[in-house]
Amino acid sequence: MALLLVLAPTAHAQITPPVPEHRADPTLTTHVQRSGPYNLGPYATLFESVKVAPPDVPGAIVGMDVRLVDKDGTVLPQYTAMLHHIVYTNGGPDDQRRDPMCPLKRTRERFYGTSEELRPLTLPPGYGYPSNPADKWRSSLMVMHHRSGTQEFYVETRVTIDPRPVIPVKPYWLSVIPCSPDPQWSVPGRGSKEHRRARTFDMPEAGRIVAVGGHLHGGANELILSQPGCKYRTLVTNKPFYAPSDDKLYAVRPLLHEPDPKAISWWQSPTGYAFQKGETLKVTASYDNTRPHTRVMGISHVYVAPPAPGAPDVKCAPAPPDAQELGAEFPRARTAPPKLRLTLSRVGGDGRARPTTQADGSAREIEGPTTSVTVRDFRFSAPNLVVGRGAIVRWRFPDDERHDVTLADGPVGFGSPWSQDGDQYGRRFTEPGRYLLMCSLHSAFMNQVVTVRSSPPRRPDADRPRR
Ligand SMILES: [Cu+2]
Repeated sequence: MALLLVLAPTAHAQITPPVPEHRADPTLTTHVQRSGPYNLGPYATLFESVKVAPPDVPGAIVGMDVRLVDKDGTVLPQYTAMLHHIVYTNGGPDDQRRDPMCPLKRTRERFYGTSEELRPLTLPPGYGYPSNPADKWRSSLMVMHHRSGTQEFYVETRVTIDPRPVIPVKPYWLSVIPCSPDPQWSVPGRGSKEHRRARTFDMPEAGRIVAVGGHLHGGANELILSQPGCKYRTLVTNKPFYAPSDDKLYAVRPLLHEPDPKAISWWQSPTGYAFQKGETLKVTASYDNTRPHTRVMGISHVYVAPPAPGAPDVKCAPAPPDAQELGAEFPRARTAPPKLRLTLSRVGGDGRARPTTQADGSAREIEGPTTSVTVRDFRFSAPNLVVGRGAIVRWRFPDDERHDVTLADGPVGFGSPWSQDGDQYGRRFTEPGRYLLMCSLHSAFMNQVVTVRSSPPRRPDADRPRR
């Protein structure tokens, strides 16, 4: 009896001339791979970690990008299905290759990532990231759906390969919050005009920085890569570019998160900036601090070539004369973060989410200094909570579904880590006012208003267990 083997491919590959975004030699080829379909429910956030096949020819990657497309290959606009971020990792042929900057964790080598900024990977001519058909690649992605109904999409990865010998680059993922699957923090939005957060990194090998990309969130001013050993000079500034105010990105209602920049600048130079083995590099993210910005990031993507062949690299050599900065490729880009205010949203009987600033249900007044909220079955147990100034609210997350508690609007920005399986997160509310809170992963469905009175808790021991 003959067996008919039916393969249901989840990925298909295709070869094209180089796509213009890769700025590659026109004699090369681009390998296009599509995975999917994926389906997003109403206002859903999708997390996926998927295997990606590297191009089936050996060589070096000189250009790479990714987009969401429908079944006909048409690119989906960000205001329908939004690629919030995607990171590609490479374990090498033995799947043992790890990020040297995360020695305590088994983080695989991250070699390309993009996000709402959709910045392609490009490298100066003559440089490439080595690619072997036996390499073990994966991608992890997060996609947000801003509408009711369902949305089907495919992830299209485009890689341009140079089969000729090139100078190899090594990718370094320098995140202000390093080695975390959720490398975020929140900008409080009060006090000084600017909020900065920085981290230093000791580089394990000498090299030359030949390309630098980056990732920032909404509210960002810039991302700075600097060299403390050379009088803290700035090597590269990645600048965010925001969409014009009439971009449909901002017309999404309700706005389920503060949109990221629509582009971020990319820097590249064949000469590069040299650094020594063990030398420190510093990454600084600058954000607007006149309003809260929650769950922000600051990640520098640094591509490093070996020290210059022949002549040794000069310490603190002047800025390379051949540096090139790639900016926004859309009209009327804005460089200052737009002033946006988020609301909460609530899904009505018709399945559509609508903006609201009102709490659900009647107020639960807490007289004592502490209280707890259980986040269970996609719901905050006290959706309308009133506490005294200085009270501590503790959220408990017993479900195996991942949630968080994040400010949408209010006096001070904050956000918990993603939490599940009994995790807890506590916060003292020292500023009176109304805090509109949501779960950032389910922001159309899960919200809570915490009102902080201007007076302190009335009965200091009211919530303590009685003897
Ligand atoms: Cu949630």
